[in-house]
Amino acid sequence: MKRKILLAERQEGICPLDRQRKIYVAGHRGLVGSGLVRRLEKEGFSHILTRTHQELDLTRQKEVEEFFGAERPDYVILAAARVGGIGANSAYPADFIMENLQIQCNVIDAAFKSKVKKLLFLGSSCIYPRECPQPIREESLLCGPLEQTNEAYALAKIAGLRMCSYYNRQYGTDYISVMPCNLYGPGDNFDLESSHVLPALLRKFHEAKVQGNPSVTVWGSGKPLREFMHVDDLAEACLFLMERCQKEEVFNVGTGREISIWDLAQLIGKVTGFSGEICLDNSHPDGTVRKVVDSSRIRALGWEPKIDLEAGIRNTYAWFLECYKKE
Ligand code: GFB
Repeated sequence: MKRKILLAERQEGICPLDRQRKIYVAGHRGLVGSGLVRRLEKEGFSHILTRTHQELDLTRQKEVEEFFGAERPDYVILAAARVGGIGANSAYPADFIMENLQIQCNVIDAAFKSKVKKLLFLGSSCIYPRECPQPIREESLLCGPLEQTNEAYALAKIAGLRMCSYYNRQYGTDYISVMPCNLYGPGDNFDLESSHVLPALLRKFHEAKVQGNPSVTVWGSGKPLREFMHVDDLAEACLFLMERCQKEEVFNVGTGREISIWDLAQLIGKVTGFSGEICLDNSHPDGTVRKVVDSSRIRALGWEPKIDLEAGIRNTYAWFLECYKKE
């Protein structure tokens, strides 16, 4: 009976992951990693491997090889990375390139050496050239110069996705890479210096409301367009892709909907209940003007995002308030 179901699924292009096997989520405490663990638990995975940074430093090759040798995971999702918003990316390029290259090289190679069956590598839409045609297709990779504010991070992520492709080519492995648009959700980083715009604004607007401040400052011109997706949609997409038998190795994942930073600020003002003034601070960079990914490759396989931006922001704000209260 079980064999028949598997055969039928294969014919529909579905290659199910065995829920009893070991799946290692690298970076399970981050925004993406924690979303993935929630999704895997919901899907009935009974053997999810995780390690905190204190337990396993992924920048250390020996430690990573020992971990893989001892645990022998069947599947790996590489969501561990040094990440940050435009401020952190501009201020710490050396750390962004070094740590990300180390983590990727160590995890991907250790996975290969311990015969991991399937690996998913997480990148970012900032890997594409700054001036490439929009919506951005996967084919636009490496066809022009990168956005300066996050070049170091983008170079590391490009190396990671190419590394997965090269291992597939040379060794016949099954490694895929996912390039998501700007993400947000529970588990995000709300530190004003290092965070991305959406959590930063949620915090700024909330604090302005409770402290009775008359205005909130938004960095840059407010004009850049961004595509935001809730992390639960991304987690669903990652598992969806790991269970599809297909020949492609790189997939953009986004909602296809764009919003300007100014309109995002208005929306966050509405969600948080802040009614004061919104000021722009042009001393901060805008970064790339527009960055919307073409997700038709994954959509053609039957996946689509479900969480509307306002609903997703409300859900994230509720999570933020819970954590804020505890602190
Ligand atoms: O989210 P964010 O830092 O990342 O900034 P990027 C997006 C836009 O929001 C920029 C503006 O135009 C910022 O100037 N912004 C306005 C703010 N107010 C704020 C604020 O208080 N904090 C922040 N952080 N931004 C990152 C890359 O680019 O996106 C990473 O640096 C990565 O490498 C990530 O790819 C997804 O979209 O500009």
